[in-house]
Amino acid sequence: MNQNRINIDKIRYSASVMCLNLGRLEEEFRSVQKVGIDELHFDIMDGTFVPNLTLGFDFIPLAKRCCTLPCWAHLMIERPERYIERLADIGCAGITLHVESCRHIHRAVKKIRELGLSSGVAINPMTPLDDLEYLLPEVDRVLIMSVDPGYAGQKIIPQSFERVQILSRKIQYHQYPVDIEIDGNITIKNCARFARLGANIFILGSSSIFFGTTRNYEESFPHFKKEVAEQIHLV
Ligand code: S6P
Ligand code: MG
Repeated sequence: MNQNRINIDKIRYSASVMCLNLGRLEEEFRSVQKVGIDELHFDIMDGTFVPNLTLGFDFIPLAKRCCTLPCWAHLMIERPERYIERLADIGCAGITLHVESCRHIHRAVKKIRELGLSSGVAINPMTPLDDLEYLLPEVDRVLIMSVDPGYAGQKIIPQSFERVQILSRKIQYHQYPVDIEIDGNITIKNCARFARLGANIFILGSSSIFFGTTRNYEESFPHFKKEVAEQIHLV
């Protein structure tokens, strides 16, 4: 993407809830809203689609009691369509399904939208982008996994950059109103590079500001944003 066309105001940051300090989660929800994080990202896993278990549905109502940020569920589970209504009932703003685990994904994304939610489709690092071809006119965002799904704290898979560039060109060519979201190892450098290639929503986890026992988001989040903005405009 031509860097002159990057609109910094279109960049959004989402907090990976599994990377918040789970020992004081209510306070964490309030803090991330206060410093200007745009939304919350709930990783829901089943130990089958991915080799891990993380957050259950109950974390979403808890977040909604503490802040007004939009809650997005990233479903890393088999047959995710089983939970769409339930997630709508508890107040999710959006649901992201994996193209690899949902057999009738067109029906599922349609249902998400019919229930008034935003719809997303996620794709694993080694799944061909062609699998998204006919879905692009049907979804609000594509989530590109830049690590293998299942765990925080992994290193980026470098092919992800080329994937974002290809996807972004396609979206621009067709003028689809689709955001590109990136999940996994979002450091300042990786974030700026993805933004230059056309991504605009970033999941912040342990690679950015959500690590350690003493955390000061009032310092770390503005610092992260400023560094990303500088790197986008410098290169
Ligand atoms: C991973 C999950 C992610 C992680 C996030 C962690 O399967 O979908 O949302 O929580 O990527 O970020 P980091 O910076 O530790 O890679
Ligand atoms: Mg995720």
